[in-house]
Amino acid sequence: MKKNITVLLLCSSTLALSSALSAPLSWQGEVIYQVMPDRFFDGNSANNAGVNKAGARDWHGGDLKGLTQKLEYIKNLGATVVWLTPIYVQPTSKQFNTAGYHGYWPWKFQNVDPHYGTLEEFNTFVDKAHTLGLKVMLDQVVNHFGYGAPTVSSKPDWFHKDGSCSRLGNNEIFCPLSGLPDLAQENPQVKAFLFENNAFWTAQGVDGFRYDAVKHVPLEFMGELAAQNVKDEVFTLGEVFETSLSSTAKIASFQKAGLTSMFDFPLQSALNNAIMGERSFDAVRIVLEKDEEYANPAELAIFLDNHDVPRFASRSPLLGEEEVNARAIYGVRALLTLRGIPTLWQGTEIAQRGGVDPDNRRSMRFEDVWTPAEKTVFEATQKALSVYKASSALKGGVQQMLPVPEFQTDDLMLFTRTSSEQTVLVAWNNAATRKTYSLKLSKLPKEFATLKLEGAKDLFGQDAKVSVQGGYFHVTLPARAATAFEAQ
Ligand SMILES: [Ca+2]
Ligand SMILES: [Ca+2]
Repeated sequence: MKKNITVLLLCSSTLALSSALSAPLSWQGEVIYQVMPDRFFDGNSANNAGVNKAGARDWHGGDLKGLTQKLEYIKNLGATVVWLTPIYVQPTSKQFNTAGYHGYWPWKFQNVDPHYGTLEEFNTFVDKAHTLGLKVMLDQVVNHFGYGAPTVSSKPDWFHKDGSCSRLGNNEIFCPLSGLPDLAQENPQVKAFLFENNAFWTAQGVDGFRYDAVKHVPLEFMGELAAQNVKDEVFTLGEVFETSLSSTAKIASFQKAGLTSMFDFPLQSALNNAIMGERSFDAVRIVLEKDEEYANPAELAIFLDNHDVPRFASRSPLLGEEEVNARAIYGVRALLTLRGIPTLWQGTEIAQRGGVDPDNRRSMRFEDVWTPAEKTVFEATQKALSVYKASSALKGGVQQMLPVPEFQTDDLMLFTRTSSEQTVLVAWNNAATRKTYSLKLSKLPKEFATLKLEGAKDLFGQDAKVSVQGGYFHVTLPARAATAFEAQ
């Protein structure tokens, strides 16, 4: 009897240990920097077959060797994770007048396209990133093969058929996306193939996977794959490219199924409209108020732009150059005050311009060609990131929205971020002028009145102030700015 109890105790402690080991990794406090290797830096002209830098739909020559050379740049900016768009072998000829420079048309899933370099160069890149204290997140395609992939004819059973796919159920999942050969994850061979690919890249030492187009893949399959990644201590981040305010439930379903993080597209869209457009903060507020739909809103990846949307700085083409640069800085600061994991697309730190795909994928511009304005935006971004990294509240604090009188909701956003060590009051002003907002203390939560904010300065160094007087809380903010005040 006694022996049995000992065995039971041993079992339960083993269980406790294994569940502790298999808890998903948290990336709160990390800063992700997204690169498209072909459009980042050319470190080896010997692999530039077919390169045409003047063609927006052609290979530009960037590669893993070049990315490795620029890791210090990424570290110096203040990012902590490098996300690479896919590096798989791509179609050998153009499709729809477009080369596979972007990496999303895989022909072979365990080989590096020669334009990017070699597997050995990928290993060198990962090693150097780790030596510099940077994590690596690799893009994974699990929905499709690239156009014209030889596998489509050699293994026809692996793919959903154009004519009959809608009989399987949800067209979004079972029918080809833009005509791309659509993998049948429900086929055990396909499933094994995708798990093997995943294990292959896990073995190369990557720290995280970014999963492409997951809304086109069965939820159950994504859940199983994510569970394997959790076991392997690899972070998972999924893409459901939907920006409407009503898409949060769908995005949230993948986090519930086991992906640790998802991109917050509705927030991205709302931020673009409010900060670069002339819209109010209403949509931003609505998105944030839906946080309870997510299993873990603090792990969502938040961003201003990426390779699939127009660049943040080109969102409102009628704005003047100076105004765009000022708002680009405002946008970065606003992003860094929000819950979630900030994610910057290459060039966003210099307010790089670019409209819809492929214009949003212009090659990266580095220090040697920067204009004074690009240097200014870079330095402001770098400083904002150092403020972020020094603040436990901004990196991982609980976010609590504060009520704002109805006549001020268009232009004033107010919330707190609270960690075990620090509370920060965040205030954004979307008005075109400097403004003082006064709020009745009696209308704010009781805890707010206990915060010592008198005389606090903006962590980002802007000319802003807060005071408490005669039962009112006053906050004075520069035109179109995001500020953060640390409570004493
Ligand atoms: Ca090259
Ligand atoms: Ca599919």
